[in-house]
Amino acid sequence: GALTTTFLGHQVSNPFLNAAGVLCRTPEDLLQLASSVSGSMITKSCTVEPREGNPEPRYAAAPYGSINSMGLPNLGFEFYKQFAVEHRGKLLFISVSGMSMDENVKMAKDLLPVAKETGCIMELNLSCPNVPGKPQVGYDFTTMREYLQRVSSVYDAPFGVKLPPYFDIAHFDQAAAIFNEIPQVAFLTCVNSLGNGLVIDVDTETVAIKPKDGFGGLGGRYILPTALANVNAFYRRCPTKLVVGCGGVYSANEAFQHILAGASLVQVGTALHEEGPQIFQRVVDEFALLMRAKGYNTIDDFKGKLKTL
Ligand code: RRO
Repeated sequence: GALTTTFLGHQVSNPFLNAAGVLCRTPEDLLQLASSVSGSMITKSCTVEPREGNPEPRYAAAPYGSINSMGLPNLGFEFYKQFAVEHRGKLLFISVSGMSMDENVKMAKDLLPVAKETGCIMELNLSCPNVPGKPQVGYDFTTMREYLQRVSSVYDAPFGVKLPPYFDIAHFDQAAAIFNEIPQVAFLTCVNSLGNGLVIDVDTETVAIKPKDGFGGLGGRYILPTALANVNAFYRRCPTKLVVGCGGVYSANEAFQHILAGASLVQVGTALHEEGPQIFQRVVDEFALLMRAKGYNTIDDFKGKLKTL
């Protein structure tokens, strides 16, 4: 079909997948994603040891999207690695988010042979905003460079990096320069949630989630323009890398914006959480109609072709 595209040599039936964290923690979640129309899928960010995560409520719908402070609940690296070994069918990404540099290096080392045998692809999450006492590595450029040097020294296959949103042109420049130093960094996923927002309900005069006095990562409509800016900033600065878009996608319209800005794939987070995996069929159908209406035959006809004034 017209939505078929390729990513690092893998053919996918469409550019859509879940955002890491959404519907991808348990075997039941992963079965639902595998059975959906999504072109590929990604697992919940994992740590070496299983984690329960933060106390509930830790996700809330908000007027223009969502807020979460899940705290990295996951079944542990071995579970997701074994899932990759047994998985058949659509392209699979494994999100890795160690609690330290050494944890990331250990998981990368362990995942490498599975990636080489099965074709699964690591997305290294350097942008979790929700673990108390663990600052986002993506906002500390010296530490981020060290993490990427250490991981790439044990991982001689292409991998991606999940980034926090940046808000300053100097930060786009500095971050891109680091990624351009590391050939194994094959793609950048822009963006993780906009960290440490605060959603307040006026009726109850109360925060929306329990952890961290209500502070949590924002997703959904709140972050679409920020996500698009980050996709396009890195698309322009990293011509040898691919960019995966994430942030504020509810329909074909927002997905088309991400691809115009340079995204090769488009992840769906908040809207997938709210609507369930049927969202992929709806967005695929809408996207095919939009491409037809615009006279485009392939994704490459418009990918990265955003016009400026
Ligand atoms: O689990 C989480 O709290 C979480 C993670 Br690891 C992340 O990368 N982004 C997010 O919004 N939540």
